[in-house]
Amino acid sequence: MSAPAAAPAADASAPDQTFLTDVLAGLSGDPKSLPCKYFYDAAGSRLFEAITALPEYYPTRIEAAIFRDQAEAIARFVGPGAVLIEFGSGNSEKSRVLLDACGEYVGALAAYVPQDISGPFLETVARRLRNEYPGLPVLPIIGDFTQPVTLPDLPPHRRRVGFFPGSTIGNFGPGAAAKVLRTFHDAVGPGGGLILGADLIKDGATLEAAYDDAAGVTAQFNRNLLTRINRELGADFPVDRFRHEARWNAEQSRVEMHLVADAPRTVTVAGRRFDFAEGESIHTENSYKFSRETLHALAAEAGFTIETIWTDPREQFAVAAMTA
Ligand code: AVJ
Repeated sequence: MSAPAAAPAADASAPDQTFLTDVLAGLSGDPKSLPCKYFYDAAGSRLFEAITALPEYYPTRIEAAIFRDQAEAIARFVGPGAVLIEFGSGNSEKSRVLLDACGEYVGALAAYVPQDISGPFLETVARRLRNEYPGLPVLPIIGDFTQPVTLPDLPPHRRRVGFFPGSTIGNFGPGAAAKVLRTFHDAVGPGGGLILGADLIKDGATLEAAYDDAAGVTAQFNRNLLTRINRELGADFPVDRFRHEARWNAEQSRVEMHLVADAPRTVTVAGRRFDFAEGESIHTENSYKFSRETLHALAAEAGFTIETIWTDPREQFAVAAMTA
């Protein structure tokens, strides 16, 4: 499960209630929408893994190449004896390059702090990391990165560096993205750092293909949200009557995913009826794309100053290092 999206700040005793409330609110809107954080049930997380291996979906591969190519520079930015905090850590796979590079070029970290919403999974990952990095304190914290971070007992007087890869930040609109980064800013404190992965603006055809692959995996990922709503909320969406669509919205710098009704339809969710006109869509995701300029502006809004932006030769993806 390397699902990168935020979970709701759910009341643990009533997670279905939050899901239901969010779904009913989204389907009552005009235009209709659903929160993309609900993509990541077990099936959705597996489908997202499959997406990252698709030829059209370049972000994961290019970001990994940047981490490899710039490992030494990134390690020097983190600095010796720092605490590395990964927000929404999943399987912590992307941190390994950083952990290795810090060990090789600048000396061991003081601690690695993976933060994720899934407690049992976090413990499994932490155990594995402790085995593979003997001597590295791994201090997991359960949490949702859209909420203020409660840090564990950390070695005092250490530089803290946040890590937020994968362009997960792109799922948030401009205001919400600044708020998320402000949370990280407060967690790392003055003089702390943040390493942020962000997808860059490029031609619409490349962007739309990345979100509408030939094998139809992204379509399955998108429709799985309706399957999940049917199963968990007792709804009756005719799942394959909703067409997957990816649209590059250049004005707003975002790829939108939609599910479009093939004909007039009425769907019932928990006893409430929702009417769809033919061609009416449910807006299921925004994936914002950035430029150097918008990254600088976003960082500044959250109290950070960007020191370096590393990219690939074709400037498809950016890894920004910033200081609080
Ligand atoms: C995990 C949010 C970075 O927006 O590219 C992939 C999710 N959606 N294909 C992205 C996603 C459709 C992904 N993020």
